Amino acid sequence: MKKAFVTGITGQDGSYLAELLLAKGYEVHGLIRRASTFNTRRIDHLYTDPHEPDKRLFLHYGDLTDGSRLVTLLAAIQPEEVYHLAAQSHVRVSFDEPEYTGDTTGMGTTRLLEAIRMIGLNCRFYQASSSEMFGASPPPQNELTPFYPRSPYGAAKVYGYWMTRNYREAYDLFAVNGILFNHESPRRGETFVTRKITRAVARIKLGLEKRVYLGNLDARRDWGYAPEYVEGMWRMLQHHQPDDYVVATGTSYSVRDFVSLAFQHAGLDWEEHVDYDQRYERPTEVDSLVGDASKAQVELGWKAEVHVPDLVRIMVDADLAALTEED
Ligand code: NAP
Ligand code: F7E
Repeated sequence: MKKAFVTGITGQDGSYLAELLLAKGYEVHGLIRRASTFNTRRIDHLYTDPHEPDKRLFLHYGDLTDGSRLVTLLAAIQPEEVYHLAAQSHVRVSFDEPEYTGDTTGMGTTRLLEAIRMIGLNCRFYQASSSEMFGASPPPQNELTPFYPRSPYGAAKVYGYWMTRNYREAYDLFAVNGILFNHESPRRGETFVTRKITRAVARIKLGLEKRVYLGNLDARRDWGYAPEYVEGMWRMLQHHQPDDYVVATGTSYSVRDFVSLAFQHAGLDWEEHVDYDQRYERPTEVDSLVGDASKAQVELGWKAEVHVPDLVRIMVDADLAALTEED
């Protein structure tokens, strides 16, 4: 049975990836942070009692800031595949906490790569790189587009990208960068713009609140559907050689478009419910991201099927259903 180690397993992508790997028959080991409240909500449905004989999901306490723990964990687990998804992943927050973001999102990658090298682990390594690395480089963006990060988060991801490439070239590690454009789902964190919008639409529709406050509505993003994107991660590690790939839909919508579609789906007029709040603006913004994923399509056979209009429906319906169930 193949063993995988997943950092960030409690996050949006980690939870979908764990589902995918378990369905493929893997034994899955996830890194979780010790917290005073439970932080495993997204994977609770996958968890089984440690005493079950056929248990295949194991969770281990650890943190990206604790390099020696990464060494002992990897030495004990001996995974064939390592998916490094953990990060301080919020761009706006990275302006408030640049040092912490550099330590986790940037140095965290180095700590994990170095742990692999130190113990001589024979594994394949996936780095969660991001379209935020392209920042101010105009669209469409592909694997050859120059990086021009516009946030501490983007800069930290550029560092992680190059460390991954360096370990591939210096130590012959099967290490890949998945350069994923924004991908969303009903499991998306509540402070990212898509989920903030779909959650507000559901609450407004059910009369629980009246307004939502947003920042820049002009930014354009290439939004895809997270369960499809984790399939792309897995395919990169199954390929015959390590390389870097853009994963995206190739389409672009503004935040305003997303707002309008989401309110429309619930039969509401967005202009009656959306207000501006300057606090959600960033000191430097990424204006437009549109990915060209043709390399992933040709070499990995990966292509996005879910586009924004369907994504909006999936997310609004899920938020409405969740609130209705709470009643
Ligand atoms: P997410 O929902 O924010 O999940 C982040 C995960 O990282 C959580 O499991 C979190 O644990 C964990 N984590 C944070 N700090 C940690 C630390 N110091 N030590 C150990 N674990 C830590 O992110 P996501 O949307 O699933 O994204 C997954 C990865 O892809 C991230 O690296 C993100 O930067 C990158 N990415 C995301 C997108 C996107 O559109 N979603 C696009 C490109 C790249 P807790 O649950 O305890 O907080
Ligand atoms: O912002 C604008 C905001 O926070 C999208 C992360 O997963 O994708 C994500 O980063 C846009 C920006 O995502 C609000 O200014 C307006 O232009 O949902 P977001 P992001 O910054 O694109 C990349 C690929 C990652 O790698 C990251 O980890 O929406 N916007 N008003 C707002 N954004 C937020 N969060 N909240 C607002 O009220």
